[in-house]
Amino acid sequence: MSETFTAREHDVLLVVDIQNDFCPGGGLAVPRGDEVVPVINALAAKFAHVVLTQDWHPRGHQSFASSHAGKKPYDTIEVAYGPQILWPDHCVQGTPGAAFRDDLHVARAEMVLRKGYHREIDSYSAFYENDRKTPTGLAGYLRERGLTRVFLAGLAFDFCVRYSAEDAHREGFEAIVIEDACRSIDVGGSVAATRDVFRSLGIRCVPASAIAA
Ligand code: VGL
Ligand code: ZN
Repeated sequence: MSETFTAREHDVLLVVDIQNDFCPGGGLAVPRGDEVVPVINALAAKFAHVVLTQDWHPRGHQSFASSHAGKKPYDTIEVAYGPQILWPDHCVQGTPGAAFRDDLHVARAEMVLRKGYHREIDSYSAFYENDRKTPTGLAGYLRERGLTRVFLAGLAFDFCVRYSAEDAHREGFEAIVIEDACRSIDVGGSVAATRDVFRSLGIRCVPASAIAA
C-alpha cells in the first residue's frame, strides 16, 4: 500500500515558478510544463496554505547567456559562487514571460515569493540564492507562521523544485515532492542527479493521487 497524506494546518503547498516563460512557447520552456497547471490547481484546493514562487530577473541577469559574449544557452561558466549554467533570457521583471500562467489559480495563495532579482546571483531555491548563503526570507516566514511540512510542485523538477526541496530539508522542514505536479528541463543528467540527492536526503517523491481530499 502506498502512503497517503492528508493536508493539515501546519502544511504548505509551495508552487514553484508556474510562469509563462517556463511553459511551451516561453523563453525557457520546460517540455510539457503547462500540463502541471490543472494538477496544481486541484492540489491547491486541498491545502490550507499555498505559497507561490516567481522567478524574477532584472534585464541583463548574470544567468542569461546573452549577458556573456561568445556564450550560448546551456554553457556553464564560473562565477563568484561556483559554476553557473547559462540560460536563455527568461522571467524578466514585469514582462509577460514572467507573469503567472493565466490558468493558474493564484487567488488562494497567501504569499508570492520573488527570487533571482539580484543581477549577480541566480536563485533556483525559494530559500537561498545560488551562493547558498543569501536567504530569501521564506524559512523565517514559514517558521513564524508555524508551517512545518512543505509539499513542492512546479517547474522545473531538476532545478528550482530540487533546490527548494533540498533547502527546505536543510532548514528542518519536512519536504515532500509531488512528482506528477512537476516537469523537468533535464540537462547534463540533472534529473538523475536530483533523484540521487532526494534519495540520499530522504526527500520523498509522491504522486498527486497520494494527497487526500
Ligand atoms: C529555473 C533555470 C533558471 C527553474 C529558473 O524555475 O527551475 N531554472 N531559472
Ligand atoms: Zn531563472
